[in-house]
Amino acid sequence: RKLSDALREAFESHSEQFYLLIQPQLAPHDARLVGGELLIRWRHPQLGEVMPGEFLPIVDALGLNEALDRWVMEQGLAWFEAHRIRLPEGFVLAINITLSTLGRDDFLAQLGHIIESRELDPARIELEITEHANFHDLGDIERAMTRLRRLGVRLALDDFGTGHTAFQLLQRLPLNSVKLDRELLQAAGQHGRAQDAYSALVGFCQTLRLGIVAEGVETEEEAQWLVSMGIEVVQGFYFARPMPFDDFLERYGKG
Ligand code: G
Ligand code: G
Ligand code: MN
Ligand code: NA
Repeated sequence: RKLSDALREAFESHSEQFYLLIQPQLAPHDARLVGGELLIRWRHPQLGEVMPGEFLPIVDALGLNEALDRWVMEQGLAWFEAHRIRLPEGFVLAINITLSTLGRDDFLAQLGHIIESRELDPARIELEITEHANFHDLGDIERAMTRLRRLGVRLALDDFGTGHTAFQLLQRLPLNSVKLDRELLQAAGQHGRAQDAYSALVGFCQTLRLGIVAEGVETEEEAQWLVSMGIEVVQGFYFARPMPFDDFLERYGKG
């Protein structure tokens, strides 16, 4: 109740309570920066720091997903435009988008407008869609994704392995890449069977020529194992935690 009132108020008149962090995505063999994922945070003057796991379900219940997604996209792409010259060639900015936002006309229009007015290269923008229990009507999702791909942006399937994703999704949806969930990697460190499953999944994605991002890399051992399988992009606390934009540019930016 209290949280949901505070959240509504923040959306209506205190958007300064929201801010973005960015977590580096790196090539595991040389730790070269290849991208960054935007991650939203909410700091309320009385309630303090509220984590996304706690407030995103309320955003959803309040029907504010699209507003949040559009805010993140606007802020993130404004930052991208302002600082792209300091970022490496080919840097991809990853933005989490809720499934329900994906097919909205307003969202598509806004994204198209931002890309054009800010003269951004759409191939440097990746939208992450969480593998979701609500992947019922694959036809609708496929059509929404196809419209987005026509803008030239990249699409990634996030948290892969957490839902009951049929392999059908990977074959059918117009995806550029798949983010293998961190729980799968964690499990792979614990049982041989989970390890076999992980490497089979990697092989499957490679055969389909899907890019792979291994999420939740926490140890050197994991990083080396991923390199040995030919994984080209990793994200995880072993390499870097989500951080403010200023720290990110200081650590990875040119000039
Ligand atoms: O940063 P953290 O690991 O606490 O984020 C938890 C989850 O919240 C992420 O896995 C992601 O799915 C979701 N999330 C984080 N930032 C955003 C955002 O900007 N937009 C949306 N829609 N989801 C986000
Ligand atoms: O969108 P997605 O669910 O993938 O969000 C990524 C979340 O995972 C972020 O909230 C980030 O804080 C978290 N995260 C990123 N790297 C690691 C990691 O190495 N270990 C753990 N436990 N969490 C991570
Ligand atoms: Mn994500
Ligand atoms: Na994820």
